[in-house]
Amino acid sequence: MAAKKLSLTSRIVIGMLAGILVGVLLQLTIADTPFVQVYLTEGLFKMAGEIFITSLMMLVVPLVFVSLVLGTSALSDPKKLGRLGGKAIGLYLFTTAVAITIAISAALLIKPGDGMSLTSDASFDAQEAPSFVDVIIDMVPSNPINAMAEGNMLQIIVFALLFGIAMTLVGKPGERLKNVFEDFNTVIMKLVMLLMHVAPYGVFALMARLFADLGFATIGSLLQYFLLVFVVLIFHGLVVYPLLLKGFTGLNPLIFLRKLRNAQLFGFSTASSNATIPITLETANRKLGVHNSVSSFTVPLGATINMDGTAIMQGVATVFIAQVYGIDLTVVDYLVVIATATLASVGTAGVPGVGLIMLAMVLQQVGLPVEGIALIIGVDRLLDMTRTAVNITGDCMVTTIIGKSEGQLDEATFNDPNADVDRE
Ligand code: DAS
Repeated sequence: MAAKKLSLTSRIVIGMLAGILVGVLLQLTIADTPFVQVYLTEGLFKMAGEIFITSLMMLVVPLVFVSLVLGTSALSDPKKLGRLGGKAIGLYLFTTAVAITIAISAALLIKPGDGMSLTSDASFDAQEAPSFVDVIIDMVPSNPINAMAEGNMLQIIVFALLFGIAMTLVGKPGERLKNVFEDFNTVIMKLVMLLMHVAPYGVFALMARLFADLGFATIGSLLQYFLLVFVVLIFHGLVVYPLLLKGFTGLNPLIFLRKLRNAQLFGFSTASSNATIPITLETANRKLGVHNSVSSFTVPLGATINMDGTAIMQGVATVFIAQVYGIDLTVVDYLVVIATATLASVGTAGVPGVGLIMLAMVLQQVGLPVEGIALIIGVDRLLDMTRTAVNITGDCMVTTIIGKSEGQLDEATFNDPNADVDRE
């Protein structure tokens, strides 16, 4: 009898664990030799890992544009779009504010920065936080092709929405074009499937390179900070989200989390919500049973404006840095942190390391030394991977809540353990 084929999730987990093992073994032995540096970490592993992520990113713009045009054109009345947008933005901002409030409260309780003391003299001119008005104005593309070339997700979303609405208003030409977009979408989704078959190898290379380079000593000195962020991320992903999903929809959170494994593994491996959009979209449609008219909008939007995991890191890091520099923040300061982190996440794409860049804006807003970021950069990559998986979980949770509230969620698919994106 043919051996039962391993599921994609199993193959990805095996690739991940093998990569971690190889990376740690190299780190403990010959990682610093020129041979390993030149031919492995900066050679084979770098090449395979970056080609894997780039291949995912390659699909994002065409997939988001095509699926969102299709999704919008499937909406019976444009008024529904306004309702969808209001629910999505409202829920995304709400969950982010909840996340950072939990993080700040936990950090004030545990005090990870006590026991370390630094003074701040260097001036560090962080990026100026874009005003909320600028973020809104910048959402409208002056040149849609340029927006696609730059991967400006908010501008691509706005153009796709407008294009899809116009398609529904022109009768026959719109119907003909819709058929073309449907065929386009089918081909792109096939590309996503093909890419998922090589995922275990890409994940192996990413993990092997990361752990071959990772200095474990750094984690030791920041263990309290690292563990606190990690624990709050896990709490948010495995307790807060299930409670919100159960509360808003009555759906089984365990089924939800089980179906999200591939998307979470991709998010963890790539540390990029954007690169994972093809998998997240496929998961929302095929595993969770959310109709494309909802998921094609809420998933790309979430990958850009919804970063609960990032907000958690920023909440803990702000308290940690304030404690290390002996600066007391007031309640108003913490409210400013919550508002800034929540709004700062609106305008930034889901790519590796974006959380640290946004943290500089948050620290500057409350007058904390931005050079404090140097304390945590060493352990940020592992935390970035974990918080990206949380970000993606939040995107899917809000997508499911909205799908259910709009009557666009097929509960038979949601509850079907075999509704699986692994299908060839
Ligand atoms: N890597 C980001 C993402 O893709 C998260 C972060 O940088 O905090 O969601």
